[in-house]
Amino acid sequence: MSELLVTGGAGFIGSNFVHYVLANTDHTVTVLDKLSYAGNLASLDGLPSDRFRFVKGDIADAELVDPLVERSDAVVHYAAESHNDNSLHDPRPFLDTNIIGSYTLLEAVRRHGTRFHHISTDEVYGDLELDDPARFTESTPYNPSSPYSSTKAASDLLVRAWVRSFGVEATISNCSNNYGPYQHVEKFIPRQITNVLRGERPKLYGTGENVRDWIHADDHSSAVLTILERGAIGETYLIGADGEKNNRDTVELILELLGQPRDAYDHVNDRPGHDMRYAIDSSKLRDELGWAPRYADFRSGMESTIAWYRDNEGWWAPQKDATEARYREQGQ
Ligand code: NAD
Ligand code: TDX
Repeated sequence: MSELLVTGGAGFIGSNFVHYVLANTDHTVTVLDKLSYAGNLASLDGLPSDRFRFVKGDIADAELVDPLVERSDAVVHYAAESHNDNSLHDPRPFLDTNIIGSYTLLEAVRRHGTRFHHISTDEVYGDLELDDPARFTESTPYNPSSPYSSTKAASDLLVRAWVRSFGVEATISNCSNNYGPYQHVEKFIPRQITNVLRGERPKLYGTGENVRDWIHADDHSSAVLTILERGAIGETYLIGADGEKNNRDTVELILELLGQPRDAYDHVNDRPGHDMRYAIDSSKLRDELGWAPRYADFRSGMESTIAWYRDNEGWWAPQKDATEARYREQGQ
């Protein structure tokens, strides 16, 4: 049994991980989260109080972070500013949290000899052409496009340097696009589901040809636990579930599953610098650590995600109006 410190555990993927860990292991969990606009304590409702505690605070606050790291066996670092569109309008918080926040955690794990797992994204590799047979691997050169992905790339490089220069016991994972419950309505899939549930039309950026490689958040969680338990220190593992879909097909699937005509969506302004395609080759994680995803079928994963948003309007409704007002200002 271990004590895990999970940063960003009130966000989308972090909260899914906390639920997964408490249901499938005997670890105890402390969540450190500053409850930014993207953090929601309601995502952590119903967890066992003898194995879970919540601390509100900033990962860049070294005095707060130090004692939390000291009493943990491992840190799993999810906290980040995570939305590309926001990073195009106000990059500064991305530097503060993704770079300085990660640096602050690295210094604390260096002081205390604590195991560290860094959660990152496939966006650090830039994008691929639609007809490129290649997929990202652990040796693909870094080539990030947005302020968001460049700050994530910076944090990955800090982790690598702290491993090599200071002997910090860290691993890194770069995962593809996640979907599932508890995802903020600013993101593509929940935005479209909640639009349709409210009688509004989905909004597709540009032509909708852009491809994302979707993985269910539970499969991300099982992969991170696998790396935490069996990953080799200093190594990077790519996480993906062979889920490439273009955005148009994804919107049409959502409309169909919600009983609407498949063409009942609007095209809106494209995202500046919009990455065309992401695709992950996760052979290393599968072959070396024996991991495999459980959600093979995107359609049934989407059905259960739609059901979750339908059943949990109280969770997302408070964020919806402000999110859509922000998008309207940007013509999106
Ligand atoms: P999210 O925006 O839903 O959640 C981020 C959480 O971090 C929020 O609870 C927020 O309050 C917290 N946070 C932000 N700044 C903080 C700070 N300075 N101190 C403490 N807490 C802070 O993000 P997400 O989609 O769950 O992403 C989690 C991680 O996974 C990120 O590191 C992201 O880069 C990575 N990732 C996301 C995806 C995806 O598809 N969403 C894919 C690959 C990797
Ligand atoms: O309304 C929309 N319409 C639309 O067409 C929105 C919000 C998005 N899109 C497009 C843009 C992307 O091609 O959908 C795709 C997915 O968009 P996002 O949900 O914003 O995700 P993305 O930019 O791909 O980044 C996500 O995956 C990698 C996460 O937000 C990142 O945190 C993660 O690193």
